Amino acid sequence: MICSLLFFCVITSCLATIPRPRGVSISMASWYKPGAEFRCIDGSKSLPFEYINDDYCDCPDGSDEPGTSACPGGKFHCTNAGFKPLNILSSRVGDGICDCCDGTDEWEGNIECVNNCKELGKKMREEAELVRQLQEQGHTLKLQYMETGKKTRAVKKTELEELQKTKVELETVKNEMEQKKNEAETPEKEAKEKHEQAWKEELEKIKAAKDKVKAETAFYEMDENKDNRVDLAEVKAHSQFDVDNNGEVCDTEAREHLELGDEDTHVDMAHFIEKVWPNIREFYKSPSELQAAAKGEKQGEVPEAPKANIPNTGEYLENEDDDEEDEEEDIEYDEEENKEKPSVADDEKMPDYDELTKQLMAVADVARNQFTEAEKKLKDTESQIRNLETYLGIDYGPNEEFSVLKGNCYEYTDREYTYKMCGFDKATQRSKSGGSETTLGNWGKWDGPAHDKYAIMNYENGQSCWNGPNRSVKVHLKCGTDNKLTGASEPSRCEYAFDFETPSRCSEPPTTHQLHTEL
Ligand code: MAN
Repeated sequence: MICSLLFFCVITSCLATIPRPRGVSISMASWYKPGAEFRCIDGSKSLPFEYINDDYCDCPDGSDEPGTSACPGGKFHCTNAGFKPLNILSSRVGDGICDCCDGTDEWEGNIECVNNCKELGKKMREEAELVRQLQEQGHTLKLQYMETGKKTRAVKKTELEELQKTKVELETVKNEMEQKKNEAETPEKEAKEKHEQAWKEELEKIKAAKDKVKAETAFYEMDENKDNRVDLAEVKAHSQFDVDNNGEVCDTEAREHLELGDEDTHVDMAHFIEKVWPNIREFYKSPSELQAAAKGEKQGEVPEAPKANIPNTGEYLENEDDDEEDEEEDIEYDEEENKEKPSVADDEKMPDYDELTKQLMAVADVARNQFTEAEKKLKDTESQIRNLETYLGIDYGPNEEFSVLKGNCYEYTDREYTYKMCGFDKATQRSKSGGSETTLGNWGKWDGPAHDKYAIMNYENGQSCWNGPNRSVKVHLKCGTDNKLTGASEPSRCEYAFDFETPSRCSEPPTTHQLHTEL
């Protein structure tokens, strides 16, 4: 017991009472024992105690002259009672400049130094107290963040589990609805197709009948002498059959159109309907249409009436290229025309579906809607699951303290750019002179050193830099009373560094008492 007390005495208070040569700190005092030989601290030689601070450098490491400037590279220790102890180069001892606040470095009296250690100590303690208070404020917020973060994780985890169950149920519902939809659509499709097919056949008949009337009318119109025949002379009277555009309908043109043998000179109604009409129906114009076209042409409104062309011959084509161009123009013209839907004659409009088909359609509509709704619910749930998984997949710190940054963005503007960091999302840069935002990086990982992983955030894989790497940002986090982006720089091209203050980085501060003891 006594022994251990003695030991305690030796290494603590007793050490402080050993008289120390000038310039020696308490921790080094045991090397300098009055009355005993002094051994240079590097062990190189032993000297009489009187050689210490005799202003002559004996030890190569300068340890024999802690209180004079005799040894280059020697260390002088100022106790600076009331402030912080300090080691200065012993070359500064007695140089006429007060380096130590207690003035001990100028013991030789070359200059009179005022001991201001107490004032400096007071100021230091006040400043440290202020920092401590801010740290305390930050830490209090951090505790709240931790609580909220932990609750949020727990709530989201439960939500995810529930949604995963709901998803399984919704998948079953969706599959059922899909099956019902398919079951309802099969008879609907059959009924509609049946109706549409019947109508298609009917429509063909209607169109054929109308076409026949048109053909008969054309026959009567062309048969000018009303002898119930259309002859070569009557065809020649119609300029629209002047295929080669030479100002007259020649014999060959008239014959080609009438599909006449060499000996024949006219066609009857049956021949006209069967052979002639299919060749001319696309361009044939009645006298009244021709008249209207001529009138319009005069007023410059309507283009020239189209000329006839004999299908599959090409005999009359002077220049095929021209014709191709015409065709192209025709196509363009048609496309324009198609924009306005041609009106369908009333008798060519498909009649309503019959009652049974309508019922089948209504049933299928209900099934389709139910399926769409089930599918939407499932997609919504899947999207919620993805969002939750993304949230829960992120490391918000050992106690969820950084979760407060998720979903929040912070900006910092320097002379050229406004920088933005959206927590666990991305970092961007926007020029103050305008233009679009440049992505500097997307949330990647915690990147601090092994002993302090949460000191640095890494946003990586931003927009690629011309002839350089993809942009990236390291965000250096430190304790603050508020979440704030306080600085941004580009230490190397397209590699950015942000400074960010956050309560989440505030560790528990020392008590005022602890702080004062430390200082
Ligand atoms: C932009 C900014 C700069 C970057 C250059 C690289 O001007 O993103 O920060 O250095 O591109 O070309």
